[in-house]
Amino acid sequence: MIFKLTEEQEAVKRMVKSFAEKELAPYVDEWEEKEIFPREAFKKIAELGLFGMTCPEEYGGTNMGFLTSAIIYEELGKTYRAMSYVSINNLVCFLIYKNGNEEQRKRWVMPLAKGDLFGGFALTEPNAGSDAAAIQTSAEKRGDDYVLNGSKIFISAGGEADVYTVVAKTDKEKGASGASIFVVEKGTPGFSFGKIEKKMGMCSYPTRELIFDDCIVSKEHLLGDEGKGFKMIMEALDGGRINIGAISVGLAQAALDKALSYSKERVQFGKAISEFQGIQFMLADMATEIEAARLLVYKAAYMKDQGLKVTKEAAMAKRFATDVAMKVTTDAVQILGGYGYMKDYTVERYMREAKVGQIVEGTNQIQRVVIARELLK
Ligand code: COS
Repeated sequence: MIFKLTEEQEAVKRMVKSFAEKELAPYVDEWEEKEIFPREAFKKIAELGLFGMTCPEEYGGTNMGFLTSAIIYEELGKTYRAMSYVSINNLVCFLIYKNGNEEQRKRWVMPLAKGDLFGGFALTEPNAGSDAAAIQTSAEKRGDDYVLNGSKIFISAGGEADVYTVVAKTDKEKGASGASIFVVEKGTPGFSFGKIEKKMGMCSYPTRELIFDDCIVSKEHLLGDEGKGFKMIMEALDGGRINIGAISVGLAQAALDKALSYSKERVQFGKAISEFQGIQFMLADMATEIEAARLLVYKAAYMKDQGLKVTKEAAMAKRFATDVAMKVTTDAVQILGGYGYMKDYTVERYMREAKVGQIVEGTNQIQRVVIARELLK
């Protein structure tokens, strides 16, 4: 067991760090405040090869695998949690690559991996969040076409993304085994966008409703076989959950770094507050928990790269890393005290951004369900 990144991974990490410092960090506050979707920044990220990290080169990807991706997400997460859109695009790419036929791969994976198209992932509905199999959006077969009806909510980059993997029921009588996945392009008649949500953080990308009203797509838009969509989604989410864990590790690390430097500068009662044991113990716990989260994330990513089933490990990594990010960012605000609560010091943004990690890609309660089910098998 070697706890050391390869030279290649170290080089990629340095490259992403430098990119994030130059191309992202100076603009984050403006993107957040003005709710600007940083399409150009994402395009540059795609040019660096980070939009199709788990797809082969022949389909425009860079095939770096999940461990190197995790290292990259960690660096992006240190700068701006909303860079998690990169993970969504990767998830869509992976989903289509893994389950699509040759024509579908060429048509969608290639441009998605290159950043010529942006992807969106549409599963959640008003009455189907944690209970994903309860989706009601329907896809009725008519000749060689499918007619989609229903709506999806909370879709990241809704309206900005060009193609969406949409989960719909081809058999409404069935639960999970009635779900199928369709690739639906923006501009398809009957497909429109609804309300843009006002969020607690990550305001630079829209979280939006998708509406399907007799939206007709040909059978060439169905991924794999009818009724197999749920398993495809769950498998893709195993990877997505590792990415969310990695982003959360980066976010927590950024908060710890801020708390560390502030504690050395802030003088109270005649000495730096870092000299007080109360602060030292907080810093020590923050660092220890981040390290534990990082190891869980790296282990799950490593296993996924070996082709092993990681349902339990990905759920553990996501659950633990996002809870750690919530705790660490909250503690960072506490260490900065009154300043921590002010917008100028960034840690309040980290705290708001951490919260979403405990909710998305399966709430942390659902991760515990997944872990327990795997344990009890
Ligand atoms: N990989 C491959 N297959 C999987 C899988 C995985 N990780 N998880 C489940 N499956 C399969 C099961 O094996 C089962 O197949 P069979 O019917 O052949 O046995 C099928 O999928 C249905 O699984 P299950 O019976 O466990 O489904 P449930 O309805 O009980 O739901 C949970 C399972 C709760 C885990 C699922 O609904 C879930 O993950 N919910 C959260 C949704 C989510 O993450 N939403 C976020 C959207 S993106 S922000």
